[in-house]
Amino acid sequence: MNSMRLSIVLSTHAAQFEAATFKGDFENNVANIAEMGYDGVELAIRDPKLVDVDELDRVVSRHNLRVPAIGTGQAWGEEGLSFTDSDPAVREAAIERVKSHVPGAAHFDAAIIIGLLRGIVKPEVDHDQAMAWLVEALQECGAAAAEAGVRIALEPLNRYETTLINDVAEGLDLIEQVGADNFGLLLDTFHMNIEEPSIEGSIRQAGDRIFHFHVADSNRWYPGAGHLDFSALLETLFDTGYAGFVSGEFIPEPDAETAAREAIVHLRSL
Ligand code: LER
Ligand code: MN
Repeated sequence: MNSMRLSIVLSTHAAQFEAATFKGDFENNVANIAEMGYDGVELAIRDPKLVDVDELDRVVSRHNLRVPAIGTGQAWGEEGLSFTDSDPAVREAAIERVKSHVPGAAHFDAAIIIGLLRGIVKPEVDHDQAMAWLVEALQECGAAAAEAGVRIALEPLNRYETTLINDVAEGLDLIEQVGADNFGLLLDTFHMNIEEPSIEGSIRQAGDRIFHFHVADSNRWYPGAGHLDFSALLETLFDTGYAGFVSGEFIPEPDAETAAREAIVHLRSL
């Protein structure tokens, strides 16, 4: 597993999400991440309008890093955009926002991540209605992404974050409903540890629909700081034929730098 490619989440702008390990000065962070031995940066971008893709590319390329995936959750966290809001204008804005990520994702050959942008179902919205909106939104975004050869990865999130798609079984069911080859899952070990009956069993079930992979330990600290067995679960992941990045998304404790270094030491030792 020592040849596995590792990336880490880096927000292009200041963000509230606590497990975006790095935020702030972009170029300094990229240089630092590359120097630690990472192979890529997963970019968290609230709005593609705020970034210049060519400039981002110049910075990451200068440090020989790849961009395996682009996170979109800040559009929910900071602007309240959601595929399942009761207001049709908000749903439409969420769809347009995801479509606006397609050129950048195509440029980097990155997957577009759908995390909290799917929304949490508000009390006035019926769950089945929310699921119908979610499927429609994913079909529309998926079609726009497919034209550019881009894949979309929805991340099952634990029950304390959303009521929509908490585990792999629900994710696979959603994949059936969406019915698009470029739509798959992002699995995150922190969420899996809370929701999956068996982490390894669920990784096997998701199989070739795993488009991206997040690692954090059971306490959402860096791998090695909790009680997850990364040796077993990453072996299972690569047994499925997964050839993508293993991306660190953990709380910057005791600080971002130490967490990122400890993660790489632990993961490279497996
Ligand atoms: C994002 O990748 C994630 O894992 C979520 O916990 C965001 O809220
Ligand atoms: Mn995640």
